[in-house]
Amino acid sequence: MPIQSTPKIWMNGKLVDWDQAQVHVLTHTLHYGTGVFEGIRAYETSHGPAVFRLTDHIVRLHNSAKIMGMEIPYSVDELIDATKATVASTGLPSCYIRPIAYYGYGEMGLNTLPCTVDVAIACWPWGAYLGPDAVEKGVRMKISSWTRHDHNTMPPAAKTVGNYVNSSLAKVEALKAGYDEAIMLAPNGLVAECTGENIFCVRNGIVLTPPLSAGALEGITQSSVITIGRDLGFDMRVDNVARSDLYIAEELFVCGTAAEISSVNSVDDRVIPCPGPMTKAIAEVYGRAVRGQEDAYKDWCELAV
Ligand code: PPE
Repeated sequence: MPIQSTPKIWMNGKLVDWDQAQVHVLTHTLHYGTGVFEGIRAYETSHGPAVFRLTDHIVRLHNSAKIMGMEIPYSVDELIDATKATVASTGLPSCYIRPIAYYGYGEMGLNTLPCTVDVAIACWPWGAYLGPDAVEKGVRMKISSWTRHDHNTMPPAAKTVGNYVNSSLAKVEALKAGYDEAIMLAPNGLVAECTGENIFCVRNGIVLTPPLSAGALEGITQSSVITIGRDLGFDMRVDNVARSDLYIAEELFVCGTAAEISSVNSVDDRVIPCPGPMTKAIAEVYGRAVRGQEDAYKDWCELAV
């Protein structure tokens, strides 16, 4: 799906025209994958566009940079204001938002210490990543032949540009084999996450999702789902999940900012009951929460204007 342009992109402190938001071909991160990024959504609410858990996303961007030893030259508060200004400049009621901090033009070679850090924030309209009816219909998943990287090779807890080489290999493999998405196992064989989503698995009525230590990104949607699930009275646990747990799960779903919540209808052609009642209940509340329609979660919606 081609990107739909919007009027402005924030670059290093200024809103510039969409077509002017360009980088040099010798930009460091283009060659070495050394940047960090975020994926955020703004939703239409009765008070105008609200950015869902904006502060948490910007804090994670700073944490990703910290893991990488990168110094972002803008504070969390400055980037929160910049994100709101970018969303407001589009005039869109809802959109996807992509902040990125990257080593810019000026230095080549693997030493990032002398490199300048540039920051950009773009937003554009982006529909549900795994399809609009992903909760009802569910998606077909495949366990990837590609292993999620280990904490001591490429830290999966940091949302680093280069980490997504691994995700893209797995995603394309799954699509070419006729599946919708891939599930990544950690080097120890336990379930980590999907190429761009966290995974939840219901076994014996308990809702499990793999922890950071199993190679999962600490998802902000994952955290929202845990809170919503607990408030609905479900037993939500962050714990290890094995491949066999997936095949015999009572329900399976994946979640992320771009994908929102999507049921899984099969893993490696083993059918999973879909859509499951817990998945549906959580997805329903999540859909209202992001739009500011759930009083208990109003603080998650940070108004852009
Ligand atoms: N794991 C991975 C690997 C991941 O990329 C994401 C988000 C998540 C888990 C869920 O995290 P959160 O969005 O905080 O709930 N993936 C982003 C990028 C997707 C893309 O294709 O690009 C996203 O959903 O915005």
